[in-house]
Amino acid sequence: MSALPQPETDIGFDLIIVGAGFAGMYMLHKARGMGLRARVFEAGDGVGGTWYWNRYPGARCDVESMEYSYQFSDDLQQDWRWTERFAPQPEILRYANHVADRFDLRADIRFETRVLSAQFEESSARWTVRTDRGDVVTGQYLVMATGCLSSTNMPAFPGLGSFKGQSYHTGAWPHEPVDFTGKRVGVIGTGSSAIQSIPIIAEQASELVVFQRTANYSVPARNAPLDPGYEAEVKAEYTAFRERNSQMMGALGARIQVPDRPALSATPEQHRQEFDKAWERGGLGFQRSFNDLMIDSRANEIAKSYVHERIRAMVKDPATAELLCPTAVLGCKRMCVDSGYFDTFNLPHVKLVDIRPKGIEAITPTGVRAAGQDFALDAIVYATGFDAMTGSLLKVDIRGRDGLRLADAWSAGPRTYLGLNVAGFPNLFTISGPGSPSVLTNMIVSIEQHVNWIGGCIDWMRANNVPGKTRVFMPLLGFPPYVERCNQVAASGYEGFELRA
Ligand code: N01
Repeated sequence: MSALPQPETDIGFDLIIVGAGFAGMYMLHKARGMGLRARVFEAGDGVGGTWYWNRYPGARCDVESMEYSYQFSDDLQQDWRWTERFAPQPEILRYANHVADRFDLRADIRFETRVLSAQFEESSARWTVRTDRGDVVTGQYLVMATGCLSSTNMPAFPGLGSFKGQSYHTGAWPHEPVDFTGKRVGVIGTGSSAIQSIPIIAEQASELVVFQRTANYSVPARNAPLDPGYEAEVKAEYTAFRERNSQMMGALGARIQVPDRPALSATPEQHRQEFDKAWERGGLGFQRSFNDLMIDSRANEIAKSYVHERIRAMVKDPATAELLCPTAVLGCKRMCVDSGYFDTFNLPHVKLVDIRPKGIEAITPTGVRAAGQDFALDAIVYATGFDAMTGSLLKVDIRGRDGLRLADAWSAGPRTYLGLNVAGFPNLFTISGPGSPSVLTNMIVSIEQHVNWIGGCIDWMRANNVPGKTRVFMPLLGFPPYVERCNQVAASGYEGFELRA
């Protein structure tokens, strides 16, 4: 690896962008296209953001690959070829790297550099940004492209750190392959990351113990190699395909044809028919089986019962099946998409432990104490999620007007304008910030919409501001006194005016 560049003290940037995931990369490309000078800082040693850090076994996108990609370049979307219906993490990371190479983005990205602080200077109307490598740079605009799910959540379990075996977090997985062959592994958490990784870990581990606090909804992915006929069909009309998706609630899945009718007016046979169809099709379209599942709790209960029935049919041990049946509103939290999750609990070496109501009691030198029992383990996988949406923003000491700290401005929860801007923090933009659709959508679509909006806003600012012009109030207030004074000057024979005949 080449040596890291010397710390920078450039005070002439138009934009400082924090993060080189899909948001930061496109923001940089957009800025360049507008003739702006931009600097990107990225903590990792490569591009990709979420897809750079989340390398746990089985990680893949829950949005179909023909939909989960940039649309700003038609050449790019025509040239790139996905191999599976749902792209696995290594392929998405390859795509991110391809984009970085194709648009020569790395030249303006400082890797392995974490932004520590950003301060708005009122006198210059610029942001001063400091990093952990000694960079001190300024820019007119600060764009936080730090991602919604990039700051890992590690609960403060008693005894955390005492464990003598190997510890991993799904959101900060090692770059080298991890081999669990013959090991006793514990997984804490049953969210999306756990649901994807558990079947793969179970293939290697000699014993797998899953510690569950809350059961989650998951539908089968039915992942498969991407059908070349379907790929060609989409590519033949990619713009229209994207446009149809942009009309959808989650900016995805327009191709899935569902009857536009309520579950409450359908018969039990019709419920079964539609749910079966969605279950066999696989993917997130399940919750669109009827148009009232997300707006009427009675309809939601019908879908919930169907999922419970499916789980009971898949999981042989009735007690385990009951524990795996979620009780929350279906779709309240983004549903998971899995490949063999429930079947995994039929394997003789896989055990589900209900940790309610006491939670994880302790991490011990030899494993995990939970449900009043000590579990001896060789490795613990913390699939405990993220400090979502605000975590990465608040890790940076951001100070706006009059030194106002973002952490203080948000002490009662994040308040933004459209998830893009925060009062008291001029020229600060947050991509997919709290208050925007963000994690409940196809993230790449939301990212592109935000970057295009920010580009448009900066364009407008430039068209309405002469660069370098001293900011003073120029028009005079009050028409009548102004006319009176003009008339006086005229009556005096234009005294004081410099006139040449
Ligand atoms: O994290 P999560 P994730 N003691 O927060 C448990 C998206 N994503 O990394 O539910 C014990 O969902 C917690 O339990 P509970 C995905 O859409 C997408 O899995 O709080 N357990 C839960 O079971 C999601 O929105 C993809 O009771 C504790 C788990 O840890 C987001 O990322 C892939 C605990 C955390 O689940 C995050 O998913 C992966 C504690 N103290 C992720 N604290 C795809 O594209 C937490 N837990 C497919």
